[in-house]
Amino acid sequence: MQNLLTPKSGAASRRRLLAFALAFACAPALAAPTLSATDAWIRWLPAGLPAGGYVVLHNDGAKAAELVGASSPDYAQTMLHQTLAGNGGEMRMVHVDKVVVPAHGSVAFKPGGYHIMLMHARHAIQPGDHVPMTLRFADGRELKVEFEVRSASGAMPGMSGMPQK
Ligand SMILES: [Cu+2]
Repeated sequence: MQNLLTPKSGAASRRRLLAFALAFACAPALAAPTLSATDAWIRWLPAGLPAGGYVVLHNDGAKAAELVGASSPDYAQTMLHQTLAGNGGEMRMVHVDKVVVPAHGSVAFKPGGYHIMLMHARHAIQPGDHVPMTLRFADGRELKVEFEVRSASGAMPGMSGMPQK
């Protein structure tokens, strides 16, 4: 009887150990979605002009994340852009390969700064529409975000009233 009980309890404690180890092994996977997005909107312009997509990206992870691209079924072409002020104060846009979201930090895409340039809409886009976008990161992660389309003029009061993050 003693001989039977000992291996049995040994097996049970091994099972507990295994469950313990599995819980630890799974923890990083459960903690993985550390990227999130808020305040996603598109500054709509008339006549099919390219529109700017703006969003605040948050990274709760311990490693910096690099946004390397974006795509949307509603636009044939998307690019990561940054608006810069030239020496004469004139504004110009440059293409950027990536936008770094610092560890435990965030980066705001906003008018006059980073934006997602949305070109060649596949169908008529109107203020009030919602445009799905997939944001791609250098490590292969993807973030699906819905952008709210706002008119250029309608965006102004909303912008000044936006909480600063
Ligand atoms: Cu641009």
